[in-house]
Amino acid sequence: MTDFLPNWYTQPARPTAIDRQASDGREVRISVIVPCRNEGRNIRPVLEWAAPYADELLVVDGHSSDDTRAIAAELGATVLLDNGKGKGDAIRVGIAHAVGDILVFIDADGSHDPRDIPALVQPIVDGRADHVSGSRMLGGSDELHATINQFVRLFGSQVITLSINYTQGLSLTDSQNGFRAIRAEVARSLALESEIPTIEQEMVIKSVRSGYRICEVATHEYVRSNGESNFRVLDVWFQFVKSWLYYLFFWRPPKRVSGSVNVERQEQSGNTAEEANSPGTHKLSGSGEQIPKASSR
Ligand SMILES: Nc1nc2c(ncn2[C@@H]2O[C@H](COP(=O)(O)OP(=O)(O)OP(=O)(O)O)[C@@H](O)[C@H]2O)c(=O)[nH]1
Ligand SMILES: [Mg+2]
Repeated sequence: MTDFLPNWYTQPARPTAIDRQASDGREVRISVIVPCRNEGRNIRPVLEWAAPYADELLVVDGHSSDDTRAIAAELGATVLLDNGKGKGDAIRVGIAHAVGDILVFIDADGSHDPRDIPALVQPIVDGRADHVSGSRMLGGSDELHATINQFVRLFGSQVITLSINYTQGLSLTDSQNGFRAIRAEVARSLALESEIPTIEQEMVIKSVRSGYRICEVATHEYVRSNGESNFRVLDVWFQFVKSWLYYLFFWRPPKRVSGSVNVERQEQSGNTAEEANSPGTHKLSGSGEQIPKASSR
C-alpha cells in the first residue's frame, strides 16, 4: 500500500488562464510590465503572448536606438521611458505608472515564457501570496550553466539566496529572476531604490523582511532570442554585494508598513496566530508551491 503520494499525483494541473475573481468577489486587474532596451528583434512575441493576460501592457524603454518602442506601440502597449539609469530604474517607473492590482514583470529578450504568467499570478489572486517569484532553479535555465561568466552569476545568486534563507528561515531557490508577480500596493510599499538589476534581490529581501508572503513557482529560463546580454558580472558585482548586505542586514522595514501587513497577512491566509508566528516554510496544499512563512523582525 502507498502511504504517501508523490507531489505530482495530487497537484492540480498548471493554470493556463487566470481566474481573476478575488475572494472578495472583485475582478483583479493585471499590469504586465516589460523593461526593455534595444530589444526590437525580441519583444514582439513576448508582447503578443503576454497581452491576453494583461489588462494593461506597459513597456518601459531604456531609450532604445532601434525600433523597440515602435513595435511596442504597434502592438497596443503603453510605452514609457525610463530615466536612463538601468533596469531597476525601469521597474520603478513601471511600478509608479501601473494601474493594475497585480504587477507582473517579464523580460523582453525572450528569456521568459509568458504562458507562465497564470501560474505566477494565481496565488496572489487567490489571496495565498503577496509576491510570487519565478524560479529558474525549480524550472531550469539554459543561460546559467555554461560559461565562466554564467557560473559566477549562478554562484553569486545562490550565495545570496542561501543567506536570505538562513537569516529569514525560508527555503527560496532563486532570488534574482526578473520574472515575478507582486501585489501593486506591496510593490509600492517597498519604496524600491535600485537603478540596476539589483532590484530583484531588493524586492525579495524587502518583501520577506516586511512580513509579506512570498512563494515560488517553477519557470524555465531560455537563452535570449537575439542579441547580446547586457549583464556583465565584472561591472556590477560590487553593487550586488553592497545591495545584498545592506538590505539583508542593515535596512529596516518602516514600522507603519509592517503593522498593517501582519494583520492583512493573517486575515488573507487564514492561518492561526501560532502558525503565523512560527518561522519556516509550508507547502500550499495541492499546489506544490513553496510559501515561506514571513520571518519576524
Ligand atoms: N528600460 C530598460 N530596460 C533594460 C535596461 N537594461 C536591461 N533592460 C531590459 O531588462 C531585461 C533584462 O535585462 P538584463 O537582466 O539586464 O540582462 P540581459 O541582457 O537580459 O542578460 P541575459 O539574460 O544574460 O541575456 C531585458 O528585457 C532588457 O532589455 C535599461 O537600462 N532600461
Ligand atoms: Mg535576459
